[in-house]
Amino acid sequence: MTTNNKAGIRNSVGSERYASTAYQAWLRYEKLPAELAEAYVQLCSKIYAAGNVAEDPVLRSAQEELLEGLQAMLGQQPELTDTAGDAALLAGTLDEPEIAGLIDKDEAAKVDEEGYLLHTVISGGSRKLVIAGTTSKGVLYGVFHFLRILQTRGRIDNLSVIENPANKLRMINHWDNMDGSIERGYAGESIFYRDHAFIEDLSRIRDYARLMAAVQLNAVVINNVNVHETETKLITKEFLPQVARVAEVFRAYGIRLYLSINFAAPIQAGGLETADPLDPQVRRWWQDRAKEIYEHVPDFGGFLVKADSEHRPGPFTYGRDHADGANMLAEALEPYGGIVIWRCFVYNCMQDWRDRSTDRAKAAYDHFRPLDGRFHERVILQIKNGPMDFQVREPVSPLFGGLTRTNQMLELQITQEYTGQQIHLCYLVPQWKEVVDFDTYAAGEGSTVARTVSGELFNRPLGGFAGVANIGNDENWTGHLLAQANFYGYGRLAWKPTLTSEEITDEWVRITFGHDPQVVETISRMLLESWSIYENYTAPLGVGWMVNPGHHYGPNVDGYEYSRWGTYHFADCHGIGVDRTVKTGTGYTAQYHEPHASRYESLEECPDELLLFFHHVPYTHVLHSGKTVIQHIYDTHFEGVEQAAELVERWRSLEGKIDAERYESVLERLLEQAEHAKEWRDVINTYFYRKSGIADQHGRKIY
Ligand code: GCV
Repeated sequence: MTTNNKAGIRNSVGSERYASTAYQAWLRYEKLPAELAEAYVQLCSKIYAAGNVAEDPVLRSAQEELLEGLQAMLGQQPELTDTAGDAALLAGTLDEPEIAGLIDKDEAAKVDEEGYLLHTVISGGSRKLVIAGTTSKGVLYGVFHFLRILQTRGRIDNLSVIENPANKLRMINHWDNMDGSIERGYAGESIFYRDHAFIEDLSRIRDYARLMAAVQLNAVVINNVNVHETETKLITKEFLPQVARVAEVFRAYGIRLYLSINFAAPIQAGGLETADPLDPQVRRWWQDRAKEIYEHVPDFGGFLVKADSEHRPGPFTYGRDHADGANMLAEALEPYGGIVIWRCFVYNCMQDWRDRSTDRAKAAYDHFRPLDGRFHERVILQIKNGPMDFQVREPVSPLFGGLTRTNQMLELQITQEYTGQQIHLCYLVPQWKEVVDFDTYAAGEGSTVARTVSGELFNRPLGGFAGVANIGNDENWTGHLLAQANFYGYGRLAWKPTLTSEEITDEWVRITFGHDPQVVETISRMLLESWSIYENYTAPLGVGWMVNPGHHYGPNVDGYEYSRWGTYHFADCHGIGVDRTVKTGTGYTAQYHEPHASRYESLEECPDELLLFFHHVPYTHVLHSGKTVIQHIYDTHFEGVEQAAELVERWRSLEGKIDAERYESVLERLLEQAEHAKEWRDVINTYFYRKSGIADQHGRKIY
């Protein structure tokens, strides 16, 4: 066993080029008040780092993070000791004798591969604190958890924490292109690429890896699922040395690197005439690629695949199905421990708007349910939270209840494509909570999405969460500073889906803005209410869309009404909504288990917020709320605009309590949101007034 007492401690949190508070995000280790620091110091001033810190990059990160965080918060540099007996804080894996000697065997046995424990114990008459994991990764996560306790000013004198991740895969998907652009990115350019090449200086990627690891994320896909020409070659010799450099940065933080691949790569990068998954030459081509990839990146995670979706190539071209395609890739990666993540975002994007029988919402289930049980053990199907496409309100995808013999993963969109593009405040954790807590009833009551994707419900070996990143090279990572909370919250939920929105929010606000009760209360409420505010002034009652085609920002009620994308609201002078019932509509409701199928089918029982997703109704239809649909549209749109204006005032009440830079940057966005909300209100209200001819009961201004 060797310890490394000379680990370099960086002077500032994050790379030196970026020192701003906004950049530090949730690794802003604010100095603690003296009396608190004193209380902590006793257990934190002398540290023993067990294990081969010098040789193990993850342990090294853990040690560096611990020292750096403590130094910043306590205002003094902790001492590293070589003698375990002298230390008050011991960190290392559970198999190290100095750690094992302090921890009860039964307790240690409860810690899974990536889990950890934080225990305060009495040894030799003195109190000691142990941060231990089964693996180095567990130690790193334990360190970050411990630092979080200090950041949120919790007690450490009697700790008895054991945490294991609910999900094996806690992944971020980047939709970054090698020209430096980000598909649906609202926070600047890519931190990985510029001008069709990797960015040379990896320091920002390292800071990003730290932010990811701090919320216990363990996997990253570094290129867009729409794989263009240059990116197709990421899996070839041309780029693999660069990929390996980036993988090394992530590896030190316990994060495995994955790549999105182009299904037609054998043709486009390999010069073959076909990409048929059953063709022996094609199979060999992928096997050769896998071998080469693992020569460069020994712990390469695997492939993410968008195939036969939105004009991307796939197995359909060759009369093969998704299982044929995915299994071929899985077999190529299997010898090296890699996996294939196959997206279920497959639908007809060339629909005729006149055709009412085709329903995009049904597509994922129709494509993939018949294949249940046919996928290789090392394939995971990645399913978007809703059946359409990350709208402000959708029901949960019925595919989660439709598969029992397939590994599954939940795909959430952290980047705010349809939810205000990081100009509007829209905190998505409450929406995601509804998804993970949704009971599919696939195996009776309690068959939640969370239990499905963790693999627990159907005893599947693989599964987890994937979130589409909302970060870019803006100084504050996310454009809107408060959008950092979405990334943070995503990571926390992926680790522990049972956390409540309130818990996550409170934590993030304290870490980011400090502990002034007014600040905590104001920002927490702003975040927690923001999704509903955004919903109020945008597309009503679950119908979705109503955005400008292409960039998807701003109101355009008929923007997608006569298009090929399968996204219609069917508003006429009588009513609005999509009839997805079995009785008179597309039959989509039948994709759910009971009691949902009947509940959604029934006009009387369907929840208000999803009414127009499931039913076409007259404007005079009365909701459970007692209002007519048309009056609901008017009221929510007027109210939403008032609420958006109130967000500005609520933020202004914090002036002087938040540093000027962060205060101003958020204020600017909130003002823009308040203005833009009016545009939404007036376009939507005017449209429906003109369609229906029904006046607002309160006689407010409609154009
Ligand atoms: C990466 C939506 C987005 C596309 C995205 C696609 C997908 O359609 O608008 O930008 O493509 O989803 O998830 O594949």
